[in-house]
Amino acid sequence: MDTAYIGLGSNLAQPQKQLRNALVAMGEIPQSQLLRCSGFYRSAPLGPSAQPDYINAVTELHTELCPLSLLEQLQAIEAAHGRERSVRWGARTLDLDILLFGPKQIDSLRLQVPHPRMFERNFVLVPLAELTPNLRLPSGETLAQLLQNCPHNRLEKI
Ligand code: A4P
Ligand code: MG
Repeated sequence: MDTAYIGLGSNLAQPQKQLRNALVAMGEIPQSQLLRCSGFYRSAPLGPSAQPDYINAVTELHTELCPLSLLEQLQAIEAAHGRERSVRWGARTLDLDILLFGPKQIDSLRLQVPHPRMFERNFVLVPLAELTPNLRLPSGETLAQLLQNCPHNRLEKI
């Protein structure tokens, strides 16, 4: 059993509803147990700025799946929610990123874990810290250290 942390983001088509639906779907991932979800946060868009604010959250999942199988499950949920991948970092109905997968460090074409951009994103680190404030990353860094070095983008708990 591994503990995985998943980042959720949406800024289209009723984002809070997108996240709630995603939570239901994540609860049905086989060989896995959805344990907890952080609060929901409203955040300024990172990337092309002519897009609506995002709603972001982080969940904790226990899973017996391998990382790539979990990624496939998450991508199936994104697809079921009408995700279109036209513009990188552009607006999206639902984005599910594997942030951490136990102590694993993965660097393949399809999957990089820890998620390579989580360190500069307070909309990931703040909800993650809500779930697991004393977390240490595979690199040995603490979440507290990452939070200290993270740019302060506009972020508001709902
Ligand atoms: N992939 C590699 N590693 C991972 C991982 N750890 N978790 C691959 C999930 N997927 C991973 O992702 C492209 C490919 O990344 C996948 O096919 C998978 O094999 P995608 O979700 O299809 O494309 P994307 O989301 O447009 O690109 P990317 O690079 O994942 O974007 P990000 O980094 O997720 O950024 N601003 C705010 N405020 N809040 C947000 O949530 N999100 C983004 C998206 C931009 N700005 C944002 C937010
Ligand atoms: Mg993504």
